[in-house]
Amino acid sequence: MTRITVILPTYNEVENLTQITTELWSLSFSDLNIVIVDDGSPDGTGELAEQISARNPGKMDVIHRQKKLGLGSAYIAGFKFAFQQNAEIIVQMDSDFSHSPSYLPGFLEHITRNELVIGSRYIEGGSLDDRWGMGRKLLSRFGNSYARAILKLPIHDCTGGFRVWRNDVLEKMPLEVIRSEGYVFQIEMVFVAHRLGFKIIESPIYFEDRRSGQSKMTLRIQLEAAFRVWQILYLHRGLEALI
Ligand SMILES: Nc1nc2c(ncn2[C@@H]2O[C@H](COP(=O)(O)OP(=O)(O)OP(=O)(O)O)[C@@H](O)[C@H]2O)c(=O)[nH]1
Ligand SMILES: [Mg+2]
Repeated sequence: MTRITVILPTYNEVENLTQITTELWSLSFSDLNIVIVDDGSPDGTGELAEQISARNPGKMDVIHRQKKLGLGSAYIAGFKFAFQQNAEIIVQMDSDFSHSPSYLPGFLEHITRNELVIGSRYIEGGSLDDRWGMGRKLLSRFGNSYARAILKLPIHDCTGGFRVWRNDVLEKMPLEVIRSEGYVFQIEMVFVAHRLGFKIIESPIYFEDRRSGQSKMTLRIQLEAAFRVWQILYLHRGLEALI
């Protein structure tokens, strides 16, 4: 029996939370624990999470943070919590159904032979929802090629946040040197993992647009990410020396 912890960061996901937790628990894993990291969502996601947790004793924990502090530190808080729970496998995914829980059994098979599995939109078999406008599609694709080229990463989807880690590997990541707060956190994590020599595999996913709720993506966030890629390169320039 593999002990799995799924970390779901939430900000205003009240319309998605019940369904996503139900779908995760209906997968054929007997020991799947969920950790919600909610940043004081004004729509009441944090309160709903408490109710779901109370109805499912021992299966869900909720970390409440005062305000929207960003995806990066939300995941790091979730990871540290999962380490204490002695999880064997740690999953990170969005709570808005862009990352379908149905891929998890396949990812869990891959993780037996790898150290990090990335759900990928940009390898053969992967795809993006047509509801994403051409502009957003191009920007995402360009952002990935840009990061891949500058950071010399052999990964096609380095901004996506659907990932499965082996706990013992994630524990070796120097989380204290990870600086990114926003979406660029995903790029920074995969860059550090690659530099440390972890065995990474991409597995194709169909990325559905969020089922409900409002998008938080803006052009400003994407431009900031483009700049931050250079910072990541500089910040971790000496990393190979650590191994
Ligand atoms: N705890 C926390 N969660 C966040 C924060 N920002 C985003 N999230 C959550 O992180 C996941 C990914 O964020 P999204 O807003 O869906 O970002 P996206 O998928 O790039 O864009 P859209 O789906 O179009 O909004 C979702 O589950 C969000 O609720 C944050 O600052 N704190
Ligand atoms: Mg989303």
